[in-house]
Amino acid sequence: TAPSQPRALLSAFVLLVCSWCGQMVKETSFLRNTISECQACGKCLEVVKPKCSPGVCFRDDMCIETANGVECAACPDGYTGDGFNCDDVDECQFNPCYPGVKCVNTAPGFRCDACPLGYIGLPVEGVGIVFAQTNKQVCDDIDECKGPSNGGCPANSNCENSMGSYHCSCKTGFIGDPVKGCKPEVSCGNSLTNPCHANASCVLERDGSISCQCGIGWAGNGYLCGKDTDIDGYPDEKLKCKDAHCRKDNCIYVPNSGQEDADRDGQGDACDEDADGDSIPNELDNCWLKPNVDQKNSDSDSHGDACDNCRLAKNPDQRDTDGDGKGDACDDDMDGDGLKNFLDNCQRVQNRDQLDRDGDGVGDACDSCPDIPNPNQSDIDSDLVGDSCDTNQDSDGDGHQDTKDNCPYVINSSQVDSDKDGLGDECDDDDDNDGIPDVLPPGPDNCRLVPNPDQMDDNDDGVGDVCESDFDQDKVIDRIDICPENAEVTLTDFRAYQTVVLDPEGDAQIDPNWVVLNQGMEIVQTMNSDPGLAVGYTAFSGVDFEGTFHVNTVTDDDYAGFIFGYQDSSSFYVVMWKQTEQTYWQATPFRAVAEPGIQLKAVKSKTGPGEHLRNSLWHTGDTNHQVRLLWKDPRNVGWKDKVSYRWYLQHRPQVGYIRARFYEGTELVADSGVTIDTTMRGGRLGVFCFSQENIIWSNLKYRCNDTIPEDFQEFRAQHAVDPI
Ligand SMILES: *[C@@H]1O[C@H](CO)[C@@H](O)[C@H](O)[C@H]1NC(C)=O
Ligand SMILES: *[C@@H]1O[C@H](CO)[C@@H](O)[C@H](O)[C@H]1NC(C)=O
Ligand SMILES: *[C@@H]1O[C@H](CO)[C@@H](O)[C@H](O)[C@H]1NC(C)=O
Ligand SMILES: CC(=O)N[C@H]1CO[C@H](CO)[C@@H](O)[C@@H]1O
Repeated sequence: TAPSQPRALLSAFVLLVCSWCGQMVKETSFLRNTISECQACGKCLEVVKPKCSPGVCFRDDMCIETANGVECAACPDGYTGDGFNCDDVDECQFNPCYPGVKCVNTAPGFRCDACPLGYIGLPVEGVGIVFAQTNKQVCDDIDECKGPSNGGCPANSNCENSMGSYHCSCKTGFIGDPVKGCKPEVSCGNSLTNPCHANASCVLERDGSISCQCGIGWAGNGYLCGKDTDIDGYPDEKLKCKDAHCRKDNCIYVPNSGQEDADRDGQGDACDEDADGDSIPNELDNCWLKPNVDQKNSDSDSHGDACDNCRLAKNPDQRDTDGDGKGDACDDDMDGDGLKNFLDNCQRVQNRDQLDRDGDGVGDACDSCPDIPNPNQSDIDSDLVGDSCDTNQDSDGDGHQDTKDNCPYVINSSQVDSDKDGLGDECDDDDDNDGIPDVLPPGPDNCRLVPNPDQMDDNDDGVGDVCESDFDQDKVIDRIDICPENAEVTLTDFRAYQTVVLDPEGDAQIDPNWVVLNQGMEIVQTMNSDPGLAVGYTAFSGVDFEGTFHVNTVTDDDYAGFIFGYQDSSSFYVVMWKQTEQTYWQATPFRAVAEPGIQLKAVKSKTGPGEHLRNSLWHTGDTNHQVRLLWKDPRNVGWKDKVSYRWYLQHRPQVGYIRARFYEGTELVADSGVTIDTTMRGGRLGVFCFSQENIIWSNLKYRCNDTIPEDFQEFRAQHAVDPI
């Protein structure tokens, strides 16, 4: 280091003194030498004794005059050196500060910055190595979780302290962002996390979320459920929730899932003796849902002018194909396709193109045999295939004859063909035609029904982005889509149905009169009629079908029920229930005896509709070439008047699995158990009646479901049935 200023001055001074003494001293490198040489010259030192003067020592007050001259006291704390010169010590090298805290060296001394966030401690400031070594900065962790505020963590969370910090975490059973708030974890797993009402079931949805459904005989939003005596989906008493199904049922004892109330008097039409409030009781009122005190009825059909969609043409059925308010009987363009009826080759199906391949005068759009001329369109077996082209050759038994089946050798009643290439999904290796095979490499296609050659899947959940929440891209999200893998079917809807009369020749009774309510989710049959069916147009493979059954009269004691697996008027399954035992009044062609009690029958009729099928349906038992009784409720009890029953049917035609359960209120009262039958490999759904009036099928619901229930395997194991 360069000689410090005081030291250089001193040397100069000594030299000066010595040279004054006449003793030249050449050696100047060591001050001590110099001084000792000088000391030899005592005389001269006696003469000029060095005195403390400013600048000799590091600090003037350190200067000590001794007999021998000038000395400097030791350097002050925080410095190192010989007293003449002192250098600042860097105490920071002894790490006096808490780890992570900045140490600031000062001259002299040091200072530590404040303790880090989350710690508390006194400020440290000091001088010197010893101080630095013995007075290390102490920073204590602050326990932020102490105290009533729980560290500021939100409700339902735990505060967890850690060194210098803390964090909030959701309590067990709660999930979410612990900063914004923890919500109860919802999962169907256990009673802690299941948010559903005690009498609701928790359903795991395709997207991993859950939903709650009130149990049978209960209604509400699933989180709250109240008793629902008539099982129509509305509780007897208002519930403290906002959803539509929390509202009080406007007919507690009569199922009316649409809650229709024409006069808005709070009493539903189904249980209001004067539904339109015009003071004329319903049964005398020619417009029971529209006030018309005058009862004027120009065409004297069953509908008064006020509610007649053709005032001057008799049309008791009020049919209105295009729904334009003008009944077909007086509408010159019934289907509203812009072509007048007399020019239209499909009067009830819109077809502006008027294409007619076989030139039979019936347009392709409505031709039951578009390639074979059949001007009369006769379809004796009501399977929507005209007799002229009906082969009834159906190799796979799914209700679609081979020539029309998009998978003739693979069971697929639903006939889903997503890419419309003529090959049903069930036998198409690439359902959406996007070049990625459904299952084989380079598949499986992460959107089987929606073309996505890029297979983009941002969240890596195995479901492609384009079909993330709507697998079949039918614009109805999977959560509420009753058939998430079929773009053609989204809601339960019986508004369009085919009437099938099972005894067309017989004049025993009149044909049934169907009224469809609640957007197609409720059907009412008002007449005491011959056996008949109302069949929806949607065909299903695996399906769950449920509904509420109620006979709203004390008159009569006959058959009502529902059908599934309908393929034609000779081939369907029926679940039928009679109130009392009775022998059919027409003993030809044979004596038929009906027992009370629920029956599950497979209808495969050689003759088709007529007296044979009629009596076979009536009869409780097997009838050769007509009907097989698959199961009968051993309780042998009939339905009760004005009581609601709920049925829940599972049909899995792939394996022939059938199981039907019946509830009276909330009680399971009958259960067919696992029943195996493969006569019909899928088909359409509908309702059935025979000689019984005032039947309500309410709150109808169907859902595609191809999942084989667990009890099927158990059943197979126990019964060792032949492989199907
Ligand atoms: C659930 O149903 C049972 C039996 O029907 C009934 O006793 C119980 O009170 C219901 N629970 C609630 C919370 O309503
Ligand atoms: C319909 O026409 C076919 C011939 O094309 C005939 O065999 C059949 O008997 C007719 N059916 C009716 C019900 O008129
Ligand atoms: C489909 O059927 C299976 C087996 O019967 C059943 O566990 C499941 O809940 C059904 N799915 C729906 C959405 O109803
Ligand atoms: C046997 C059967 O029903 N197969 C299929 C018919 O089509 C639907 C929709 O694509 C499938 O889910 C079924 O498995």
